[in-house]
Amino acid sequence: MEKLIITAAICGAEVTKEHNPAVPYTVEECVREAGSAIEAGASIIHLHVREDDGTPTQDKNRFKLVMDAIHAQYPDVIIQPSTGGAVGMTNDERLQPTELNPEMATLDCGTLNFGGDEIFENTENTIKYFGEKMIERGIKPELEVFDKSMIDMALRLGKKGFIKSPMHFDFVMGVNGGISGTLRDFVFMRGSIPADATYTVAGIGRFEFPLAAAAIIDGGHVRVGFEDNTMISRGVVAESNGQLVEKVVRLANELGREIATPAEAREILGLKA
Ligand code: KMH
Ligand code: ZN
Repeated sequence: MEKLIITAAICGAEVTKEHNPAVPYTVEECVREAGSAIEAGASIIHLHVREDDGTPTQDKNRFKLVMDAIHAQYPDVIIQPSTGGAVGMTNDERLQPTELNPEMATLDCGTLNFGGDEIFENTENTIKYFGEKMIERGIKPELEVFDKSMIDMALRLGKKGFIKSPMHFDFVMGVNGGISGTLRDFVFMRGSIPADATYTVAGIGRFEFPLAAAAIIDGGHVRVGFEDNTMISRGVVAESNGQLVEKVVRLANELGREIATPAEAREILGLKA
């Protein structure tokens, strides 16, 4: 079986220090959290950035500062900026980190309710626009799919030339407003992607580790991190993103799956670097 790619979503846009005091806002805190995840076995950092007070931003300069600071210490790691940003941002605001020509970036494949009155908006034209920009810049999209219909959208836009194959999906499962984090729905999602596609799974909250185990067994890949879950076990706040990655590595060891280095992850995902 292919080696396991672990992605650490260290920061997110919504989670705060009130949820977990180790959630990173400053450049130094991002380097600390990315470092803990990389040293534990993560080969990809899914990155959002924040102002020092925690306000989410898609400012290209802030991304550059954080990406350069992480790469200064961990030159091999794959950094995958978010183009999702935070609810309410404009498309061009969200796309700013793609101007830094990262190897990968997220591409969100549909609109969903995002709690309370919030709607995370990704119209068909938005997805086409983001897809075109990524093709232009040679960036491999990680297709964020919060529901089965978003896989169908990606496949349809793939046929029209807005997304290249082989595709790489991230099943984000357990968001209120998206698909649930049950094993039944995981099997439905993984059975809905093309044979040449790869996937990672990001289980939200209590779904994080059960879905990680499912993907490890199935030959898929795993995303963990504070963006998705801040607890190491029921009622226990995680000390770091690294502690979440360590738990995935333990599961993988028990289940006989080796962990991919960044170079091996590039090979598996066909990245340009
Ligand atoms: N913060 C969410 C609104 C992504 O990174 O592409 C969107 C998000 C998805 O986190
Ligand atoms: Zn994200």
